[in-house]
Amino acid sequence: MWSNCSDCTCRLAKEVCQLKAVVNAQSKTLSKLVRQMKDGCNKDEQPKESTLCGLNPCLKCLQPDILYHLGLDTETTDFPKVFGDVRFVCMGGTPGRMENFAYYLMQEIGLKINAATKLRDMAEAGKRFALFKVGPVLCASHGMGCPSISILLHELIKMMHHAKCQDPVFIRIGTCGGIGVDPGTVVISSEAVDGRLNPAHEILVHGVSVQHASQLDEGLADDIKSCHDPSKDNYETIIGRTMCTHDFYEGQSRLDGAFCEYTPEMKKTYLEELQNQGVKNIEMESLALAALTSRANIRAAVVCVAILNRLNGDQIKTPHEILAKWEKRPQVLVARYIRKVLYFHENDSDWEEPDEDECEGEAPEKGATPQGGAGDTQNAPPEEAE
Ligand code: R2B
Ligand code: URA
Repeated sequence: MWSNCSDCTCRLAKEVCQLKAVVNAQSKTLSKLVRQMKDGCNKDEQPKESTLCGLNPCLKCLQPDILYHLGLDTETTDFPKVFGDVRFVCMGGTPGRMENFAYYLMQEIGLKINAATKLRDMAEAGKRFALFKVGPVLCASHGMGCPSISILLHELIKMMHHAKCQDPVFIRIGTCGGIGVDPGTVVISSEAVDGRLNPAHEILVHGVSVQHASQLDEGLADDIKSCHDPSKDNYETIIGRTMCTHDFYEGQSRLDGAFCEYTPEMKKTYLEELQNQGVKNIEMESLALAALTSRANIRAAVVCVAILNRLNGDQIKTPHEILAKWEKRPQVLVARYIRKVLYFHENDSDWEEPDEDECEGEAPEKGATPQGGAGDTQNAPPEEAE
């Protein structure tokens, strides 16, 4: 009986050993598969290249590449890690306006707001532009005029390239002078033209004039316009041609500059000709924005609020409180657009509202990451209702 039992124990022990070996082998295979799956997913998450094209072939030789005016470089900042998720680059004239916009966006796209945190200006070291990051959105100030925004765009486009960003959309939000439109109207540019109505941004390279086409993305303009909500917005949002000038006074045919060598009649004739040619507004950055983004295969839009109707005058007499409200209109529209792109899935034909808890990880440690929380009363976000 004992010998039988010992035979049985031996057999069982042998079977247990065999089973253990099988389980071990299977668990190794399983680990290998999981590792391969993870590697595969990581490959998808981190594309090899950005979707931008036509860029300077010498960029790969710049190790590091120094984005001087942004105070950033590819050696001390891991661009794919920090900026690889950027899908929207929003630009506006002043640092304050863009900081406010960044806080407003945090609310609108559902990033958890931590009262103790503040957004960090990532371009502070450059001392030229301000740059804030709110999840997949960058908010940058561009200063005034094409030379200023060109410098910013060269560096932001290189940033997108180094970070391997996929299809980033660039949007300028700002102010403009309207042509035959009511003050307070939001104008989305169909294209940017110069003072001769030429749709090109002219620059001198080696003393020779080079013209770059200044097309803007029609579909993007339509998508942004579709975010206008007549039940909430007591103003018009229109699409039209934008004239871009290199000067606020003579370049825009004002009679109130320090110099003026034309008559009021000449001004009237010029502005009326612009109106006849479908120009709805005048501002100072759209040519460079349109030309540089289209060279890089980036979709771009310009969304500006008209702060006066130039057919009625030159000086801006509207009180500051009203101007401040009007300036928020492009911000509200663009925030709605971004929210829609982020949370609306065509296949579901339904909204997927942001889940606050899911987004919790996006809120930064104070001063540690570029994605911050609000709570600073000086940075009160714009109100939707006016
Ligand atoms: C609109 O407003 C500014 C001039 O006041 C300029 O940057 C622009 O495009
Ligand atoms: N910005 C401009 O460039 N022109 C205007 O008239 C108003 C704002």
